[in-house]
Amino acid sequence: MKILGLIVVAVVGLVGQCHGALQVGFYNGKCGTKDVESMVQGVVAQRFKSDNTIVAALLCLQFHDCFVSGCDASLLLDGTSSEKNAPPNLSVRGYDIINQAKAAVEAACPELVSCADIIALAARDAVSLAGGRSYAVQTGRRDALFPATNVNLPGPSISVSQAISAFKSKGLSTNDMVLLLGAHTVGVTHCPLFQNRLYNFNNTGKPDPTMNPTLASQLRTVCPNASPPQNTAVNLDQNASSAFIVDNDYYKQILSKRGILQIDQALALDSATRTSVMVLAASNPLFSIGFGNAMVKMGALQILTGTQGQVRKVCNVANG
Ligand code: HEM
Ligand SMILES: *[C@@H]1O[C@H](CO)[C@@H](O)[C@H](O)[C@H]1NC(C)=O
Ligand SMILES: *[C@@H]1O[C@H](CO)[C@@H](O)[C@H](O)[C@H]1NC(C)=O
Ligand SMILES: CC(=O)N[C@H]1CO[C@H](CO)[C@@H](O)[C@@H]1O
Repeated sequence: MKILGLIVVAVVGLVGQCHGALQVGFYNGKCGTKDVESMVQGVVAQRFKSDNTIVAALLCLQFHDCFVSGCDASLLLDGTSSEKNAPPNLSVRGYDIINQAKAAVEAACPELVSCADIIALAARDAVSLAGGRSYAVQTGRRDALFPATNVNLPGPSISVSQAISAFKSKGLSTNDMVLLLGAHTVGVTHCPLFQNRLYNFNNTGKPDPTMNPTLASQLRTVCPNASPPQNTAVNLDQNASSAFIVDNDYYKQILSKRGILQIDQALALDSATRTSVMVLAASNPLFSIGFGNAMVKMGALQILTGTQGQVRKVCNVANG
């Protein structure tokens, strides 16, 4: 047992060093005179002009990639049991933007820039295009060789304490979680994921009392009580003028009982998170800075660095 303990300590030590290998500007000077970060930014900016929903797509993609088996682009791999094919990914889009950015950097400098780094860079660029604050992204991740098999993402009705444990198990604090859920300031969900709140909450035969009754009644017309439910999309941020903006409006909405997912609303009510929600609702700069820091922290989860994994040639297939 003692030897096993020592091995565990040694392995944990190594993992710690790997994390240390991530650095801001890892690719600086490695692609001749070309700047790989601005190549990625160019692709994201071009797409954003015609489709501002890519902000939500890219944020969601980074969360799903990092949370399942670490930020290793395993999400992007084709494969039957992959994250890509698992039910929670119904909402994950944006693969084509990553592929396009990859093609651009690959043309300039083959097998240099990992798909995992492109995800992190593209999400940052999207945040900044959508009115959020830019942040320095650490790079130097490498890509997984295999798709993840154990896809286990939190569902919309998870409790705050369960969510706190899930984030804690990844090394993320309650405060990180409150900040990261601020990503729900953009994007959409679909009727089946919150319809229980509109008609028969928790088997009470009544709507969720923590939802603003006017909002609940509006949403009942958008999501009729049909079986199977309609799959209509509904904005996560119910302020129409900020639904595509990365700002602290999400926190204001949930304090006004206008959260859509059960977890969003619960965040504003649970004593473990309510104070942070109020602080963030009161200050967009605090949110913007904190969100960037939390994204950097999430972007370092269980990464591969150095000689681990590989740098894929294309993001949906591992190199042969
Ligand atoms: C407890 C944690 C979380 C839960 C339970 C959760 C759950 C969900 C659910 C159920 C949806 C709607 C999916 C659909 O209707 O198709 C969603 C959407 C979304 N989530 Fe989360 N999420 C969590 C954390 C995060 C984090 C940490 C991020 C990013 C940093 C994130 C970013 C997004 C975005 C941007 C969307 C909108 C996607 C789109 O419009 O395509 N979520 N989330
Ligand atoms: C749902 O109902 C159960 C049993 O009445 C109760 O213990 C629980 O707190 C309720 N959950 C929510 C989210 O209201
Ligand atoms: C809605 O969003 C706009 C634009 O960001 C903001 O000025 C306004 O205060 C928001 N309204 C509410 C009720 O939060
Ligand atoms: C279950 C499900 O719909 N999975 C989807 C995940 O993403 C891929 C690529 O966009 C879709 O083809 C799958 O249908």
